[in-house]
Amino acid sequence: MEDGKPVWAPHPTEGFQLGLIVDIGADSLTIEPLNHKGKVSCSLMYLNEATLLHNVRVRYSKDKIYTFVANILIAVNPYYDIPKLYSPETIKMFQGRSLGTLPPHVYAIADKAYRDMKVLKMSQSIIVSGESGAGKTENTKFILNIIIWNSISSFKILANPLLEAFGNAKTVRNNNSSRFGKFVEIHFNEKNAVVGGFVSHYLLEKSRICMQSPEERNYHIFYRLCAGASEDIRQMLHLGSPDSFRYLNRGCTRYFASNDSDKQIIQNRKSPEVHPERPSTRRPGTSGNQDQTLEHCAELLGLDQDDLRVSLTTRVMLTTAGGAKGTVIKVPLKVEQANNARDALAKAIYSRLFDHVVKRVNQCFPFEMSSTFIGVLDIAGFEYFEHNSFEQFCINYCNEKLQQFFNERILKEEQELYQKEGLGVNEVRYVDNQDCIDLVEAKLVGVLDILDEENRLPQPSDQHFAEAVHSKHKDHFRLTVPRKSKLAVHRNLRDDEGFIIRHFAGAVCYETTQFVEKNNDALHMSLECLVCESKDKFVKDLFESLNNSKDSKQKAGKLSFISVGNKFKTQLNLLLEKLCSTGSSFIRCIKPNLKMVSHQFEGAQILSQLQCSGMVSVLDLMQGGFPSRAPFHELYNMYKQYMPSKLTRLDPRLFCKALFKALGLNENDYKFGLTRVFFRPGKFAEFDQIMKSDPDHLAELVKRVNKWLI
Ligand code: AD9
Ligand code: MG
Repeated sequence: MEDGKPVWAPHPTEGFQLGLIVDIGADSLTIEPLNHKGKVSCSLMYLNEATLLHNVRVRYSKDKIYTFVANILIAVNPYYDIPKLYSPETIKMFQGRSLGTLPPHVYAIADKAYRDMKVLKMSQSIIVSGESGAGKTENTKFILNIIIWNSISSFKILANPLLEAFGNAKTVRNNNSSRFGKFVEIHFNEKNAVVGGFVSHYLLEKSRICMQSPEERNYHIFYRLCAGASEDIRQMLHLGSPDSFRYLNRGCTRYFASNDSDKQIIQNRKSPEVHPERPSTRRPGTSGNQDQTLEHCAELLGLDQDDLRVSLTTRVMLTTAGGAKGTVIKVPLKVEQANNARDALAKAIYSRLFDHVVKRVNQCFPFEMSSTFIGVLDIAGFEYFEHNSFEQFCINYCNEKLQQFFNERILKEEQELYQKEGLGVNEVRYVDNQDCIDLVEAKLVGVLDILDEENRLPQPSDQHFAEAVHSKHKDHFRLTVPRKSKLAVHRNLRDDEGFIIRHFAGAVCYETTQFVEKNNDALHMSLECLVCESKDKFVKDLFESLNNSKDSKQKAGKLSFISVGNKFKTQLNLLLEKLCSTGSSFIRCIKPNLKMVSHQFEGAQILSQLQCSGMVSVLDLMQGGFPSRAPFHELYNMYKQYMPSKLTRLDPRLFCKALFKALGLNENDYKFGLTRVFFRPGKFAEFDQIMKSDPDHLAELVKRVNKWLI
């Protein structure tokens, strides 16, 4: 940093801005922006973040949405179809070409996975992450497309529309937001031909079934049914307009990006005014007539109408008073409790239905034997909202685990490459986040186990849970009390209302209201017993696992507990075991702007995503090593045009050595490996700049090279 030299200075909306240092103070710098008048002051210089952001920005402006940082692919959502980007010709172009020999592309990653699987006979995984609307699901589809390209497989044709209909919804962040995580495996036989597929799913968002925020919707399938079902299905299911269903009319009932029905094209417009309590279209089976609603509901679930009414409005309890031990009595529920029971039933039915849909998709692509697979993980990235609840807690825990895996892999690969090339450099170090993972998942003292313990209490409470978390981790580096926090601007919560965790990507304040409820997958016993005895085989089968449970009388009166958090922990650990046994690639998806429009690059937003995706820590990690590298032959081809013929007759390795010596490059700035030159951060760009500088300067250089050769 010197006076008068251009530097990247932090900027509130652009992320970074290029400027000249005009004054260096004790703890701040004064910068004069190059493209604006006036001076700004800043206290920190992030040269690497700035360069990465700048690169991504310049490339995005030219529709080059993919960028490699080492072997990690950054993918910016263009929000429009870039011509030919995913055409069959492009697919053909990428098949079988080495990573780096063609421009960065999601196909290059997919093809690398396929070739590595073939050559190394080892399963591969591709981890796609990013925030909502960043393009994870679209990129996942492109990957699956190219992997299954040559095989006649209906997997992609069938799986995607079904899973998206039942598991995607319009949100304010994405009109087609996946409200679940998935790991899709494509299995291959020994001859590397596709033999089948398998989908695992994680954390379907259940709260959406009963409640949607303004401008958001329930799952697509409901609106599609209402809009497109044939008359006989409409009659059978008592369908009406979405406006008339309590569970559909809370947010927005219209959708724009795609059609809910083939027949009816819904225009891209704001939803009309909806009056949730006074629906304008009342039809049988809707929120208009409660008795009829109950009748239709009972009919469709194969239940007796009165049994359903009683189970929704009363709770079964075992009396112990007066010596009449074991007598079952029915206690009426308050309105709010009855509403909760109804919602719990709806959520249980839908989530089991979703499990069933995934199971059926998997049954469609059975395979007996497979030798390897390529798995693609499409799961939400690190989340940090104004209000963060149990869902964010689970997803951020997942991202901590994936981040650890990412660090280990990237670091290990880097280390292996240095070794293979004989560089003899020291180990690259990084910040391990195991302490944060332990805070969440450790036995007994981890937040998940503390929560389960709370759920098992006779009268669990969110406040007691929050207090227990604080009292068990008083001086934990990763955990802070909200009101004392200086970590970030958070709502002013009391200790029994939440906690703050310092994640790898930043501190998040979790509000613990509803943690206890959201952590429980079990229905109230009287409802469970009821649906298990449904006359409808399909409904009965959805709940069949419960039929095997202990005598219902024994449990009657108690709330049984099925832990959502610990189920996720088990699933996640299985997933990580799987990922660890595969070769892996990473795609970091970036959302360019909040408006979901094309050609708009919001620098500050993007910078924060790069930080959350761990990209910036990768740069830090590389800072200590040799992040830029170029094969000798590439350098030779790139620069031979500038060099005297005497030099171009040398073999590429010697050519490079001679060139570097002649240029007088500092030997600490680069290292020669067996097949390529490795550069210290920023040094390749400097070298490239010298080589491409003005003709006079170049002529001078050529003279120097000549002199050195003599
Ligand atoms: V969420 O976490 O499921 O809410 P995703 O999956 O990250 O989110 P998605 O893939 O659904 O985002 O992308 C959002 C929208 O951006 C898509 O519906 C497309 O309209 C748009 N998109 C994403 N990637 C591309 C692309 N490569 N080319 C064109 C794209 N449009
Ligand atoms: Mg998605």
